[in-house]
Amino acid sequence: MATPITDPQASKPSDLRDPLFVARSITAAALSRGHIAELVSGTVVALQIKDFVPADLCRAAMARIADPGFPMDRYDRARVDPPIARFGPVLNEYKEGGGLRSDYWDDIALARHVWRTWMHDADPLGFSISRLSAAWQGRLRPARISGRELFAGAIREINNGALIHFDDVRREYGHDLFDEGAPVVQLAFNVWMSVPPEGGRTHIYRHQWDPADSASRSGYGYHRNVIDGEQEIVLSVELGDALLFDPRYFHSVDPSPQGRRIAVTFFLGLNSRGELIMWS
Ligand SMILES: O=C(O)CCC(=O)C(=O)O
Repeated sequence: MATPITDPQASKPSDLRDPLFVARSITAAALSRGHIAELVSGTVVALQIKDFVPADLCRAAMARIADPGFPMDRYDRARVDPPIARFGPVLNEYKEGGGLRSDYWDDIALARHVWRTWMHDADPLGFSISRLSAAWQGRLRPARISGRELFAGAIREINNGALIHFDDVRREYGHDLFDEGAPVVQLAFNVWMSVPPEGGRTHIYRHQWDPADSASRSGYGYHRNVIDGEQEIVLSVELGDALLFDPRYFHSVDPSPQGRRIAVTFFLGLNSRGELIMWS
């Protein structure tokens, strides 16, 4: 079995390393509110949860996703290259000015219908939300815009790697997109329905966006010079594993030479009322 978490700079003297920039690997049964609290407070940057969704549920969901009739789409090729396939509307594909294009709402109604039709008896999204809610000891609910609930639970297929990038809804949309204001903390949740035999490692770098980084931007990604010399976490995931991490840190995914790397994914935010909200 591949080592799940590695630190390429483990040999660096400890006084040159940030002790809060760490990842943990736990079993699904061990997941508690305390683990989520550590992520939210930033004393842990990434949490790998082994066997979060049972393998038989992943395989059942994957059989549906692999069906030629399942409506996988892809991210806008002009923005996302190498290409990444996806199912379900994601906010950064619908940006118009400071808000969302109006077709977002029709598209999420369709995506919800498709999800119910295909996944009603093999639903890794519902399973994941229940498991996270149980650990958090509170409901997770969709983020809202003018009282309307956003879509949460995209499927993403990253086979050719993902460029070094970050995700931060505050920087993309400012304070006022969500009814309850910009989240205090943003976490990315991914759970894998299919993993490639090799490659596809996730890298998280100890660097958050700085205005000077703009000069190194290309498409949605950034040149490696933005993370040169930074502390780094490298993770390998297996079928059914989940990863929760702070995506405001730059991160990237290695290409995989063969096989499909497919995750159910959404963002979680802690809002100013202390609620965990979700969106994709
Ligand atoms: O697939 C991964 O490992 C990370 C995907 C990603 O870029 C994200 O969740 O923001």
